[in-house]
Amino acid sequence: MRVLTALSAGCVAMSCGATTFGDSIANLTVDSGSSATVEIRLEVNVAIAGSGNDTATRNVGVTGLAGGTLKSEEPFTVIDIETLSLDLSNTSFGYEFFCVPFFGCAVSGDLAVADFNLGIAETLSGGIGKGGNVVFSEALFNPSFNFDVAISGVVNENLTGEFNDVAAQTFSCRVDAAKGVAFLDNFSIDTIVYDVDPTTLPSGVNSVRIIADVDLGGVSMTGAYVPEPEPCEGDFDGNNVVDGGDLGFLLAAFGSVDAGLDLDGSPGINGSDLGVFLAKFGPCP
Ligand SMILES: [Ca+2]
Ligand SMILES: [Ca+2]
Repeated sequence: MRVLTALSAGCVAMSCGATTFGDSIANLTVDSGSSATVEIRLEVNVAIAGSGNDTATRNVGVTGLAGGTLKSEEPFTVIDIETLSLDLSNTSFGYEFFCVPFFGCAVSGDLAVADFNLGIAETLSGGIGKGGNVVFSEALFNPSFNFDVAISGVVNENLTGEFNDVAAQTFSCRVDAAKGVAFLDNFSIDTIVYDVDPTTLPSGVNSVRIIADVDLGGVSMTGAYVPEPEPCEGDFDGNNVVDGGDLGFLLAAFGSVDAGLDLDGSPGINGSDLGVFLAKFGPCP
């Protein structure tokens, strides 16, 4: 157990994960004052009046976080977005359906949207193109929100529920990373279409469809990025120095095959690995 623990510590020191030396880890937050324009079209079909639809638009504040990796060295050519969470302020929309000239509208609706979150369901990896533009096609997004629909008029019904879906869509943004500061803007996501589960609809309501277009043109994110530390080969126990403790691991594995301890790139731990090890003896660079 002790060896395994020590080796995993060495692995951290040597950056055995997805990132390699030269990659930079970036952590960003949504800039204050960021806002999104949310346009939601509500389509309803009620038993008495038939189908009607209306569209309403609101401007809402946006907060959130993102984390990722810029690859490989400056100027970066690839960005991996590992985490992204955009939270939209709670808001409500008013609708009027089945309007007849001179007689007014037969049915009105109110849609309250809360906890509207735009997140990703997996790491997005994309090449940074001209002007910093990145397009993530087939990005797995996970939008979610709670809704409360009140329909009044010839029918008076209330419906609450939660939308939470993962679907592939095209997501794009612009990346500007220089001098340790990463900046993202020009976000664009696809339309979200949600059909409320018909089995949850109140009597008298045949269907409710919520179609949300979120314009993230007013959203930007800023954060710092730092390069991954240079790997310290031979420092198996991760104490930042290649020393006798590490030699103990190497000698214990001598003659065996241990990819975690190999230093010369050939299978097996032998005198060649020992030679590389001794050349690195001392403090990590
Ligand atoms: Ca060590
Ligand atoms: Ca070897």
